[in-house]
Amino acid sequence: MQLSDLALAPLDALRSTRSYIADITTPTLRLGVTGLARAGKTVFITSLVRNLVRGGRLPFLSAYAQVRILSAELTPQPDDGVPRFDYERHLASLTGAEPVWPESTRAISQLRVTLTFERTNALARALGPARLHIDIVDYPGEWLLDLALLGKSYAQWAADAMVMARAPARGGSADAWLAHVARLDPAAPADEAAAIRAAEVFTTYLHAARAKEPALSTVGPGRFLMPGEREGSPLLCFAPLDIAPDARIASGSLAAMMARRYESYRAQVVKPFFQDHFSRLDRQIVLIDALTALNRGAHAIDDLSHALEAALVAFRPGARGWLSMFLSSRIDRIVFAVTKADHLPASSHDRLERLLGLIVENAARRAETAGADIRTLAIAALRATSEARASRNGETLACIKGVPLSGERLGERVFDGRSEIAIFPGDLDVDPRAALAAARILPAGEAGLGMGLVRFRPPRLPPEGSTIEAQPWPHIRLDKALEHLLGDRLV
Ligand SMILES: Nc1nc2c(ncn2[C@@H]2O[C@H](COP(=O)(O)OP(=O)(O)O)[C@@H](O)[C@H]2O)c(=O)[nH]1
Ligand SMILES: [Mg+2]
Repeated sequence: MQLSDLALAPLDALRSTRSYIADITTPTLRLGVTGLARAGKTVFITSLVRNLVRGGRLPFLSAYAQVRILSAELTPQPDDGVPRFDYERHLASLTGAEPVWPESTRAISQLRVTLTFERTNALARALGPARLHIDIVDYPGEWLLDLALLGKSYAQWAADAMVMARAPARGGSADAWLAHVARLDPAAPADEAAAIRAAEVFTTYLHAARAKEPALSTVGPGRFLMPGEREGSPLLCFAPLDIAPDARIASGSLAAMMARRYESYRAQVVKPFFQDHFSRLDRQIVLIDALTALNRGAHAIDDLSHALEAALVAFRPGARGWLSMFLSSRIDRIVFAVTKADHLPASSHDRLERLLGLIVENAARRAETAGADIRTLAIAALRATSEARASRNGETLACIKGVPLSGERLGERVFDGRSEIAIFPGDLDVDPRAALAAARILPAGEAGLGMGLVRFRPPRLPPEGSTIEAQPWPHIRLDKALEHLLGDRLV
């Protein structure tokens, strides 16, 4: 070893200690991003990060508009055990020569963005720029359904699940499951093959119920719908049996086997998720694909509203009793956002927002939520359409135009993925109550509001060369969502 190396060593140590201290003294804000499958989580996070890191059009994010954000960069995440959100891959899909929507992801992931910013207060500013780590946690909304399991014994859960399967709203999707469970004797000796088969038929029913009405979401367990890394695990090999909520379960029976697995699922899957991830969140955004629900009528809207109610119970600040063991109730700000608002012209965005506000308000009242600051927004994290006008019988109609994905249909027409069309998606009623009532009277499955159910191609974005001046990505109200979620921590 040379003398110079020796002399340098303590300096290096000092330097790395300093950056270590800077790192641990930097405050962290943990932002949960959730929503059911295809609600728009991946696109939202990719666009959020791109807008911060490369710059965007964000007039409603005050720190950004006031040019106080000095830098934003991706830094290593603190939790080694959680997969990293694959930002670069999603970015590459969206910015390729033929842009495609990112592949959907099916489990939890995380990404850290570190902001350096100028404070608003002159005294504080004299101390130099401040830093904030934002840990973005992407997790399936389906997993929130499991919160309900924490408070129920196996027998209680099974009885509830049977009631739900028999509800008329299931519209026959549970028939095969009900026929199967009718042949199972809870008191019969425990049988592995029977348990596996029952879990399969039950899972098929859950998926069918959801495919029928995508907003349908109050049926769990969450990992049956979205297994994450648990796919095929014995922890998922149980199902409800037709028993009373206070049934006595004989040891060695099929019911006892199911009950034991249910307990393991709670202990090894549900509790760790709530303890390790959910309870550490500071802020939460819940993404909702409400356009689909509005198009599908009463059942879908009721399901949406139940799902929101369930989510709100999970976010209830200061929850008491057994729940508080898992929830620290730190979440003090929540955004409920209808995604893909670019399917409606600008004139309808406020209306859509008020409509969601009404649905959330009703759900919040029933869930007796108080305390967290809740905001509802209509957003498009990445806008795929632009505004257009058309005239019909001398009347000007607000339309949207975009390129539908190849294979999408509208009436008779099948799209080739190249031609642009303008659509008049219909008007939402100015009065949210009337709009909700109009959506409610639609028979399930009918494309009633006629709002562009076609999916559009992502917009053409410039390639991401580091030398090219970054161009802002088009979005709708993404900055308003960010202001509510982060704004108060950037002052
Ligand atoms: N037009 C439009 N479509 C979107 C937007 N965000 C998501 N989508 C569509 O919704 C699909 C699902 O989004 P994704 O982010 O993968 O949902 P996730 O399953 O919640 O992560 C995408 O493939 C797009 O087709 C948006 O801002 N505008
Ligand atoms: Mg995703």
